[in-house]
Amino acid sequence: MKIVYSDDQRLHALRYEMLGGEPTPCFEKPSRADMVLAQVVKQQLGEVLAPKDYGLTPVTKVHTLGYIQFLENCWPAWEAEFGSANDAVPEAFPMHDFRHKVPTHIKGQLGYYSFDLAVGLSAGSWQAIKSSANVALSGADIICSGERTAFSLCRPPGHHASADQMGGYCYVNNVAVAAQYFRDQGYKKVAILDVDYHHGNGTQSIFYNRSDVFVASIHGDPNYEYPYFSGHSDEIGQGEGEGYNLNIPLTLHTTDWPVYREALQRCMAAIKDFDCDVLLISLGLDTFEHDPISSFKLKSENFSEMGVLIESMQLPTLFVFEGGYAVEDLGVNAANVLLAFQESMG
Ligand code: SP5
Ligand code: ZN
Repeated sequence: MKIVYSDDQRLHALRYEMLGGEPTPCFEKPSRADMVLAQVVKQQLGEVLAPKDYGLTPVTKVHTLGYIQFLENCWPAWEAEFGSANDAVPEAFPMHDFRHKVPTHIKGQLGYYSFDLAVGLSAGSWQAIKSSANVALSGADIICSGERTAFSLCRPPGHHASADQMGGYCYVNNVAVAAQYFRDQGYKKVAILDVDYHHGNGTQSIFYNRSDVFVASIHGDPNYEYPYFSGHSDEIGQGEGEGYNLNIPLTLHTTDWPVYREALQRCMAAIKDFDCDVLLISLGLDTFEHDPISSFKLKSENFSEMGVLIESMQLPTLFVFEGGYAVEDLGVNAANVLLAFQESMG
């Protein structure tokens, strides 16, 4: 399968995130994508292509213009006032009560447009964020041109980003941008299957009221795990979208491949019922047993079995890279899913 990747994505590299009350070097770092790229090249998965530039029009179909303008303007405004010694990070979030007016000052805007302390911007961030969206869109285009599958090696990831908030290392929701692009290219029904360890709250939120994009996610129980405020099984969609959102929260620490596989098969059955034209996979590898911030127990070989199962749905399938922080094993685990999918193709 073709792989889309851009070196510009390396330009996003923050210093610290807050973890357990401690500033900690960021888990989401450029070497993650390096490892995946090195492995898919070594294993000869397919040709590596640079993305095309789609501009911001496909991005503002799922994000508000105000939010996108904030992402573009944030670093220049921060640097002009505070210099470049520190990353631009939020310090205050909107209260639950009172009106939520967009503040004028960049520090206020940072809080308004984010929901945690794992996001910020530095000099190259905006360029990397745009490239990551272009990588997702270029992967979608490969499928629009008739290929069965493609791999968008996106970084930074996207599935936590909502229409107007960044969080969880995510800025632009790459998989949502690609899903909307498929719709605009004439695909009538689009399914997104999110296998990242964390609930894809942004993707859920963007499509929550829609019946044309079905969203399924398997993740750590939000009663105990990030992002905490979404991902419960009673979140089934709203209005037109009722019945088009499926969450399968699983127990921390005890979820191994047999448990996970059953959840995956439930998602696959729901996607089959939905009867879609194209499938997007939010491919997080943080379900791995040695992931440093997660607690499922999947082994490297289980990712091959995951690839076989996903292929068995017999759908055009775009893989979009999301999380996964066990950097040493990340390449092998990602390649296992993709190679198994490719080898299963008839
Ligand atoms: C794309 C993606 O995977 N984003 C994940 C963001 C997670 N940020 C919060 C991490 C909290 C980790 N708690 C760790 C306990 C480690 N022992
Ligand atoms: Zn994750």
